[in-house]
Amino acid sequence: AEVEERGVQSAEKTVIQAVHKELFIDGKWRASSTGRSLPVEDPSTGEVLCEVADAGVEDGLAALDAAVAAQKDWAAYAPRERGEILRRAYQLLLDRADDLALLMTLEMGKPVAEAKGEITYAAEFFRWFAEEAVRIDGGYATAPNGQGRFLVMRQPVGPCLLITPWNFPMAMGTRKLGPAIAAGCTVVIKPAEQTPLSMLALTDILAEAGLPAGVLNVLTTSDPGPVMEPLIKDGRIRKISFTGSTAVGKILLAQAADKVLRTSMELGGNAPFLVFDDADLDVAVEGAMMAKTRNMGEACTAANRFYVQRGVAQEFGRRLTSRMAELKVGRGTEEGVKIGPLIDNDAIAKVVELVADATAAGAKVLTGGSTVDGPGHFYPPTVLTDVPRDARMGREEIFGPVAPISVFDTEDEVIAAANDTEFGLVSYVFTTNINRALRVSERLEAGMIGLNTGLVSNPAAPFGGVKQSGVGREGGRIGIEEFLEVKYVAVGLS
Ligand code: TXE
Repeated sequence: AEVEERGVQSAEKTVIQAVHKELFIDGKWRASSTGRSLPVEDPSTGEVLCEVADAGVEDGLAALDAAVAAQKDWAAYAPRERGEILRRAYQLLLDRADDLALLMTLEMGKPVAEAKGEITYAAEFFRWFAEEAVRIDGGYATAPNGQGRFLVMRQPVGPCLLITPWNFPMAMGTRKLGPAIAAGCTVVIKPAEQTPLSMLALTDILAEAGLPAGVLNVLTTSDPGPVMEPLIKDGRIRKISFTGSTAVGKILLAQAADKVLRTSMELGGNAPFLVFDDADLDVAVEGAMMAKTRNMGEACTAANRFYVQRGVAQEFGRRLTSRMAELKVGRGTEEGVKIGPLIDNDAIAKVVELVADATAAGAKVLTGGSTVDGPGHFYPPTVLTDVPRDARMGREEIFGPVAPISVFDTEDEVIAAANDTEFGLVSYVFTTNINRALRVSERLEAGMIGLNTGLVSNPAAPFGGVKQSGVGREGGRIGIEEFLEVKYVAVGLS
């Protein structure tokens, strides 16, 4: 057993050692101008895994210079060749999925099996956009009076700034890089400070796949605000694509306004999960497990509020509780673990506060509900019932494995409750009545509806939200449009 344990630890050391820990600018790995480094922690132990370069303002501007310098040549690359680079990167991701999954688990915490699922999902964005790279086209129109012609073309928007969160360290990167690269944009990308390693590993893969110098520039920094702002205000960036909190999204939108930049914002959610009494309860419980426990509930698509119709409320609560209670909590590298640690102490503190607020207002705990001892940031799977509609967890993103249930009677009542939020990313609906399914789907204010499914994300689908959940769509046919500018030539005919 001791030998085996040493083997496991050395596998962990090996994947961490293999990562370049510097900044990637103009096709070269470089030290940070600040001389500082950024520690990366294992959220299951709180221990420092390694340190990476901590970029300052000067590095940010060097990355921008490189992206700007590479833009013209990159836009002129044959679309097929851009696609082939993505296709090679897709294959490399799959070939190295085991090591990349372990690396992701170490920095982010999710169970290795889920991390591996994320690598496959992340790779699919490259495959999808490799195919889209050769389908960029335009149009030809005749003026209504018959006298002019219009040639419509699509061109890359130009150098882009991409900022990604820690919850899906690989997929949030490929979901932005895939379409940007396919469209012919150069990029500066900044991963979250908690999880830089996955992005650094992805950088190596893209370089190996043949991405030319300057197309991809990667900054890791502990100081995102001060390093990003000069880059945005410089004026040579043409677009910002951001995934993260609504609060930071608003800051970036304000900064983007200064130079009238194009933006895509994938922000927070507050997903309602509706179970009608005609639902197939097996399907509903399975969907709830997916939408609530995937990624420890640290997903913008996580079910945040469960509304269950009175006739099935008790049965649904009972079944969900028994499934949640049996999930193994622990380090993501351990066999059978389904719930890893949350990302950090702030995340735990927020969940604790929201649960305390709900129980003080009368919610009952069916399972879980108190923190787990130990050095890591663990919170157990929790089900609450009788949660008052005005509890804080009904308004704010929980971002943890906590399922609050409340009961409803009528369709109108539940739609009003579901829509009573500033957010509008995804809503889940469980019913076997097709008329109700369509009626409710049309009335819910959300960019995505999970109808009898707890998983909406797919590279082929246009992911995104309405209201304060964001602007723009990622994936699907629309995904590449976000990185293309439309131009037309008005042709005078004589
Ligand atoms: O997000 P931040 P945090 C939600 C979720 C979570 C909460 C806080 O509710 O509990 O946000 O998470 C970069 N200029 N989501 O604090 O701060 C930062 O470095 C430029 C939902 O992690 O928004 C990181 O790369 N960039 C979400 C990225 O923004 C800045 C996923 C996200 O961090 C910046 C994550 C600044 N001033 C959190 N400040 C989702 N939509 O899935 C920070 N950043």
